Amino acid sequence: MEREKALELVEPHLTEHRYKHTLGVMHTAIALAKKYGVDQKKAEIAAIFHDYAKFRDKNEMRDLVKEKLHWPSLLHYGDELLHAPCGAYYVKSEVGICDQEILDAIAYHTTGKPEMTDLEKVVFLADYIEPGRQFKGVDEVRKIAETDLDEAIIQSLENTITFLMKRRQLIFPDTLATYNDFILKRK
Ligand code: DGI
Ligand code: FE
Ligand code: FE
Ligand code: FE
Repeated sequence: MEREKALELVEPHLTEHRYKHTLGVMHTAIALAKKYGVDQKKAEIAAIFHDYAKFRDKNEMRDLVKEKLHWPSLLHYGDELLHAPCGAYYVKSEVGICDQEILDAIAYHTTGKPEMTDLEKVVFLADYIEPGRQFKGVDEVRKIAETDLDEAIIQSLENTITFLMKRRQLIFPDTLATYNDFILKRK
């Protein structure tokens, strides 16, 4: 799918702010893909659609996770997690994208997962460091991302897990499993 067509399809689902974020993720994902030898076209499409379900009805997404995605544990760690796997489902059923690598990059962009592919890593990291992001620690991750994809993701996971802990929020076990997997494989 051409970039213009993809952007046209995603824009009505997003706010202006979220659309700008999406453009930032798209440009960052393409740059990271180029640097780390990942398919740039897949990175572009996954990035454009990564937040497709960000503003979907939460009850609709909870039902989808229970009944179609068969992933009930996901329901107990906060509504923010729903839009990633549900987004992958809607992008397939509504937009007609069937490339499983792209769908997985969308599905795991919030939590990551053990054994991430390079495409999944690129979308995950681009979401964290795109130029519109301003939170504490993001510049350090941007710097690491210039030379070490895995180390940048470890740092972003540390930041996110620490952020959640400071707010006494639940941590999704798969987010921790992602962190553990990267630490185990660290060179
Ligand atoms: O959709 P975006 O805002 O662009 O970014 P995202 O998809 O990475 O979502 C970030 C949100 O997800 C942020 O509010 C923190 C939350 N989050 C990430 N990992 C976990 C988590 N929330 C819980 N409860 N547990 C996690 O492990
Ligand atoms: Fe997201
Ligand atoms: Fe993220
Ligand atoms: Fe995002």
